[in-house]
Amino acid sequence: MVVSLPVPTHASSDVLSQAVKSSDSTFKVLYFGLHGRGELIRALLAFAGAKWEELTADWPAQKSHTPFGVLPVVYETTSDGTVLELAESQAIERYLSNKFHLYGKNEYEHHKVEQYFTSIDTVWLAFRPKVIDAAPENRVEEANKFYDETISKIAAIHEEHLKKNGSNGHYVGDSFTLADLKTAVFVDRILLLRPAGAKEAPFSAEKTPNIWKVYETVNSHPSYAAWKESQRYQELSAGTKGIFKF
Ligand SMILES: N[C@@H](CCC(=O)N[C@@H](CS)C(=O)NCC(=O)O)C(=O)O
Repeated sequence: MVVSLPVPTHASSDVLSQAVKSSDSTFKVLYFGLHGRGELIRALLAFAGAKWEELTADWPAQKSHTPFGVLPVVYETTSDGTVLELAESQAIERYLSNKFHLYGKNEYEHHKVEQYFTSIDTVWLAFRPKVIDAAPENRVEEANKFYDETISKIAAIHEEHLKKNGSNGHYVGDSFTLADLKTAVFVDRILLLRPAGAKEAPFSAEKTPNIWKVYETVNSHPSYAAWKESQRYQELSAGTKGIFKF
């Protein structure tokens, strides 16, 4: 028998548009036992101090019960009991950022957040096939190449943008945004998935001081720091290393 999932509320868009204003929602995250595409979603919920929990995936039995047959899926229950089903990782990340005021203060800031977010995402998407999926005997060489040829170039560009923003630990203005969290999560992923024997990680206080400052600023946020120290976070790190055999 399939482990049942929350049932989304079917209502008119007028009704849903009222429900969605809820500032006291609870969230259920359905994903696998690794960081993966759930990492930034969990990070946003933890950072915002939201009330959230994880649902255990019963896969592939639940596949046909999800909007696109893939995870993550998030269920938001608003204060009036309406259940909103959220799918596609980036759509969820943007939705949550907007809800938690982590998406910039105006249209232009919103665009800036998006450009940094997308820039980092492009590098992350390349890391997977080039390094994670490399044959085990080539992984160290591919990681070194990726650090030198891809990360160092994009990191230098981000360093300049961050300098222009005042080297204050934020990408946009002086507030936390999705861009800060995206980079912090990306740095963690690169540090976690560094093959044994590869050269030093391409991010550090010395090599990339402005990116590192963003990383430390996000990491020192109390509710996010508590999440990173949690046992569940450690389990997800172990799950991530395990699944990719690092
Ligand atoms: N575009 C989707 C991709 C989701 C995706 O590929 N999820 C994988 C895990 S990372 C999945 O559900 N795999 C199981 C399956 O395809 O049955 C998103 O960003 O959410």
